Order: sequence, then structure tokens, then C-alpha cells
Amino acid sequence: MHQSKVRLELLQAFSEAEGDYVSGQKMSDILGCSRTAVWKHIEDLRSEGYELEAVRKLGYKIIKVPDKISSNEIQLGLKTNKLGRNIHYEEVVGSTQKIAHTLASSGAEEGTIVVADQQTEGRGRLSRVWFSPKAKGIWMSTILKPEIPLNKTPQLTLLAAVAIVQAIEEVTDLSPDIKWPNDILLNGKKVVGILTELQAEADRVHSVIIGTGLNINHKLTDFPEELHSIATSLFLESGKEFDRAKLIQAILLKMENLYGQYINHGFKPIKLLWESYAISLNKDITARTLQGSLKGKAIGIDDEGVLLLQTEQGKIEKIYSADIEINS
Ligand code: BTX
Repeated sequence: MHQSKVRLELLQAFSEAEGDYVSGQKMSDILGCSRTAVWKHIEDLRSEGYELEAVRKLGYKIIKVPDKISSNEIQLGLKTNKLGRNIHYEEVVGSTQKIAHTLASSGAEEGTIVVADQQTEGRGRLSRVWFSPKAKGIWMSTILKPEIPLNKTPQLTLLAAVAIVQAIEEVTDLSPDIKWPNDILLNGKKVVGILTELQAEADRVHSVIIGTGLNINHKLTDFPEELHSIATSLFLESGKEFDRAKLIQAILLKMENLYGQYINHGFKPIKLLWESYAISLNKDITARTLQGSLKGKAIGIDDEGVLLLQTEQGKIEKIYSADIEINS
């Protein structure tokens, strides 16, 4: 059996054992090799940073998974059916979005994810830069292929935001807020950015590529000076470090559940959840769009996920894309 296949089978067996021991005999059955060969494979895992305990008669148990996010670590314990079942991992990339675009246009299946340890040209909206240092956060693009009209695609940004907030709430004890449309904040500072890009014709969506940047284990000095007052990480807000692979698994599972609801029941249930996390609603805001600034009260989002802003004159404006500032 090929080395990477062996590793996957082994990790799968540990994953199914849910933290319990897997006997040497069971492993040699699964891999179709001798007990000595099993021991050799276990040593290989150790040299990759896995901590394993071996107990006579019981077998082997994983004590600690290395803080890596290549396919193995993401797959170990992943509970989704579709999202993240196909993983494209690279240590260093320009942008995971770029790779996801290439994969999507060459027929990658729905749910394929692209993950990197580091991005050298991480993209934000409107050609802005997303700072993505090595091994500190999640830099991931997810390919979805929903059969929806073009004007409904902004809903998926909101869906992704809800999924990420729910995942953060589950894994940490932090409670993030969402600022329309795509910022996730902790104590008013950005901890997550979401970039939704499309491959579409005039009337048909081929792929929606959801880029997620989540700052996890950054200390303040890991951020460049200019981000100190606007960016934060889960570590900075909680004083704890988190396992990136676990967070990826949680995000994918939440996203798969919400996406299933969305496909079957539409945007309504997602909208309600989104509103429960949103901080920009019913506040006086300034919306900076490419066409200029607009001031008014954010009165809600419509059924397409578009922000509704009521100006001082009482006129309701639809905001499709903007940066929002909440006025004090
Ligand atoms: P955005 O345009 O809303 O935010 C970009 C702005 O946020 C920057 O101009 C800067 O002020 C600030 N910023 C940059 N890096 C960080 C950071 N790490 N944490 C907090 N604030 C920051 C948000 O765009 C969308 C970002 C999506 C990033 C993902 S990562 C995986 C995928 N690949 C890729 O190239 N982009 C997406």
C-alpha cells in the first residue's frame, strides 16, 4: 500500500476509535501487513509530530495531533459528508482563492477545499491585502456549486459568516459579532474576513468560492503595526491557543448544516440566525461604497441579504457592497 494511503487508513482507524485504543492486530488487518510493519508506520507518525501512547494488549492511542492542517489532520475526526472531503493542501501559496478558481473551472466537485499554511498574496475585497502569516490562522477557500440565481449569491457570504461564528462559539468560549456583510469581530476588532467570489454566466452560477481568513494563534507582534488597532486573533481575545484543524472541521460541519438548510428551506432560517449575531442593525452607520458615502440607519437586510439603509430623509437605500462604520 502507498505510504500516504497507509497513513490515511491508520488515522481513519484512530478517528473511528474516537480517542480509544486501536489494537495492533486490528491495524495489521486494516493495512494487510505484519505487526512489525504497523510499528514502523506508528514510528513514522511520531516523526511527523503525532504523540502516540502504546499499551501492551490494548494497542495504540493518539494523545496529541501536531498543529498541522494538511489533509490528514483535517480528515481525522471530520464529520461532514461533503464539505472538506476533497482537500487540496499546500504549505505556501499566493492565494487559496486563485487555486480554488482553477480547480473549480476544471471540474472540482462541490465541497472541495483549498487550505494553506501561509499565503503570500492573500486577497481581501476590492483588491485589498489579507495578511496570512505561516501557521497562525486558517486560510481556506471552499467551492460550492449551488443552483441559485446570481442575485442570491450574497446570501452565501452571510451563511458563511453564521457558520464561522457558530464554529468559534463551539470551539472557544468567545462570542463574536457580525458586521455586515462579511466582517466577524471580537471586541470591535476583525478576527475573520470572508471573500465570496463567483464563476458564473449571466444567468447561471457555476461555482461560488468562499474564502475564509481566520486569525487564530497570533500574538500582537505577529501582526504588522498598521493592523494593531483593527485586527485581533482568538489567542489575543482568550489567552488560549487553538488547534487549527479542529476549527476547520467545526467550520465545515456548521457550513454543511446551514447550506443543507439553505438548499432545502431557502434563506429565511439563515437570515434569522444572521440577524441574531449582527451588530450593525438598528444603528446609525456610514456606508462607504465605490460610488461614495451614505449615512443613515441600518434597518435590516432584505430577503436577498442586501443591507437596507434609511437615510435622514426617510428614503430606503439598498446597499449591495460597502464598508460599514457604526457611528457613535
Ligand atoms: P476586507 O477587504 O473586508 O478586509 C481587508 C482589510 O482588513 C485590509 O485592508 C486590512 O485593513 C485588514 N486586514 C488585512 N489582513 C487582516 C487580518 N489578517 N486580520 C484582520 N484584518 C486584516 C476580507 O476582506 C476578506 C478576507 C478573505 C481572506 C481569505 S484567506 C483565504 C482566502 N484566500 C484569499 O486570498 N483570501 C481569502
